[in-house]
Amino acid sequence: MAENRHPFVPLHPFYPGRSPEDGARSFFETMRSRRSVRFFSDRPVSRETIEWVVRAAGTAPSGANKQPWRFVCVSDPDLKRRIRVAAEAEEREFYKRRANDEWLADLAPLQTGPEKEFLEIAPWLIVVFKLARTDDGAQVYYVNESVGLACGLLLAAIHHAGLVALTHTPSPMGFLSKVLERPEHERPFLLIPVGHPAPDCVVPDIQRKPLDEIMIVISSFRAP
Ligand code: IYR
Repeated sequence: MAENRHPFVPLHPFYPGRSPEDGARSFFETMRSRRSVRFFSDRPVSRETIEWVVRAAGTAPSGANKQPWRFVCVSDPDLKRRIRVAAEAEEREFYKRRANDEWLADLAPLQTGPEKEFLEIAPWLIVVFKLARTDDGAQVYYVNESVGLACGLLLAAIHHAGLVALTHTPSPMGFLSKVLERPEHERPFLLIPVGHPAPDCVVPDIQRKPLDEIMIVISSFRAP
């Protein structure tokens, strides 16, 4: 047998200390109160908190374990202002020209618009970049899937910390590379303001699809 250059180590399983049913339900109960928030407080959030949620994001699975992500965490007020100014310029184009009528109608219940005050008010902006190559120039795989998974874990970690966030997608996002002076192989993926909600924060009254609309169970499949 060839020498094993890729050793395996024992798995350390996670034991929730209760049944899978209880563990799964409790996680659902925690996650069901997560909402996208557009009204932030300027109350500070510690750098340590941001480090923990980014560590959690970094546990995501990724194609061939390339971990093709970078989380640029901005609390500098001047940089946040410059990001806001550039984002709003793109958003004005979006709402005036780029979005078609159906898209604008779909956004109406969310009451969004080109004003992005939250980009300055939220204490942190986490700008997620996907890597088109590794920092060493090597190939990466399933990058959108990998970075999407990392962002899902990031949002769950932010919620679990008692904080709120918004997955903001100014389009196009090229300005983020410029303002943040990121190298060419890093491509902007999501802009996530993070903080505490404003005391009078409201969210749209929207519902999640019930289980029978999102799940199909096949326990014993027989072809007709
Ligand atoms: N990026 C714009 C528009 C927008 C698009 C979708 I799809 C949304 O779910 C929400 C907003 C903005 O942030 O306003």
